[in-house]
Amino acid sequence: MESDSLVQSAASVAPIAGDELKRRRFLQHAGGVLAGAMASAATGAFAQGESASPAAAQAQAGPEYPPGVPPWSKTPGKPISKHPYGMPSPFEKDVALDVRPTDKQYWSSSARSPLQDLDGIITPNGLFYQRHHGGVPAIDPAQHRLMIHGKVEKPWLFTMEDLRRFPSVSRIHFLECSGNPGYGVHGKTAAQANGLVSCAEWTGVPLKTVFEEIGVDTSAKWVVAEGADAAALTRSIPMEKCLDDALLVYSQNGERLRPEQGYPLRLLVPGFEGNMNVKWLRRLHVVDAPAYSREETSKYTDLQADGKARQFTFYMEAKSIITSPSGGQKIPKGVCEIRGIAWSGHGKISHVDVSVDGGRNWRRAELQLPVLTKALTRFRLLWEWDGKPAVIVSRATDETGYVQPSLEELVRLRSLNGTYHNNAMTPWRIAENGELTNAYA
Ligand SMILES: Nc1nc2c(c(=O)[nH]1)N[C@H]1C(S)=C(S)[C@@H](COP(=O)(O)O)O[C@H]1N2
Ligand SMILES: [Mo]
Repeated sequence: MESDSLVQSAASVAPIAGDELKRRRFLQHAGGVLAGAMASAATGAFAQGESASPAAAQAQAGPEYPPGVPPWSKTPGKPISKHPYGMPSPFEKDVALDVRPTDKQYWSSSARSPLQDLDGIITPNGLFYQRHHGGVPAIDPAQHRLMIHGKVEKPWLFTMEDLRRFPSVSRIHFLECSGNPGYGVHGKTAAQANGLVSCAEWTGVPLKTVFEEIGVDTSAKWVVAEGADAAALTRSIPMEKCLDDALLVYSQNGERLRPEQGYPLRLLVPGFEGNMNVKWLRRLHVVDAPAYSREETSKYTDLQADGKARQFTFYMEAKSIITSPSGGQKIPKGVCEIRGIAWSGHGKISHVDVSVDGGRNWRRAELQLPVLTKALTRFRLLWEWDGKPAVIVSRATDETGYVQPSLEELVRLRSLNGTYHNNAMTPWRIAENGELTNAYA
């Protein structure tokens, strides 16, 4: 492939040198904070940093810092709430879904996960991205039924209780909207740039288990899934996928699905585009041909340069994004741990490379273990920012050998006619004052 500034070859990928980063450098910019903590222990090993002199420490010490006794230690805390469902600290109130003004109506709406504020690989349920074609229905699980009909020994109506009696599994998988982020969208923050992706531990019953139990004609080629929302979202799923890793899901991160995620039942087709993961699932029609529904003709096809469209583009290709530091944030000079997430609908992430010079040179990031298939994978790379303008960007490679493209490469390949499956890299520009912005903005 041709190379431009963002897509140079990986020849220069180098591991980070361990002693390149001396221990006490981490503390250079923590001087102000440490000073307080060190008020009466300023001669300890940590106080070797330039700014943590005993005098500076004394000047900045507050009575609430250790070893002083803060006000919140002097009286008992609040009792357990009358509505005992845990909430985050009120100090975290700004960590919230990103909702655009135009996304607040009910018929077609979306909200982005605040990737820049999250750690690890699991998205908390309240911060899981949302995409609804007809609002969020309020479904009483006692009244909800799943119908399985068509090429089956006999048609079935399952209650939620019936489905929970099947042997269950729990698996960690990402979910991503194929419109994440679309084209010509260069979000200011990580959420705005790529926040229609999240990851959870899903619990439910493998579709294969249910199909085997009720006697489905597995030579049938498609299963048409229908949601119980006002949009009656309908997608055709290949039988092969149904017999592979598709799940009928009723729980997410240990608790029942949220209404926004399809309560009480959703289909999960790991690695396939978001819209095929039908929420509020009420019907599975086992058939020989796809339904050619609205969501696989008018929507979710990819118009190419020659006027033809790609259809049934199920797989979410490998992607990654640096979430910290990222757009809207500001960093001090010195040591900086670059953190981000990578994922692939084809399986495991094999490696992530990070460039701090706009794609000319690449270093291999460390992956958080275990690396799971079709799940978010956390990567980290230590770097020392010298205070000069820089462009940082990450590039994921999955176990098939597929390499995440730059936007220029992707557009060269597929044109700008399409809306979906933009898995290009997201470069962040760091200005001299440490502020980060989307390099395309
Ligand atoms: N019934 C139904 N299923 C649906 C949708 C919908 O609007 N109705 N939205 C789809 C789309 S486009 C996506 S990206 C995912 C979003 O899932 P989430 O809201 O749980 O993140 O659900 C899919 N399943
Ligand atoms: Mo979507």
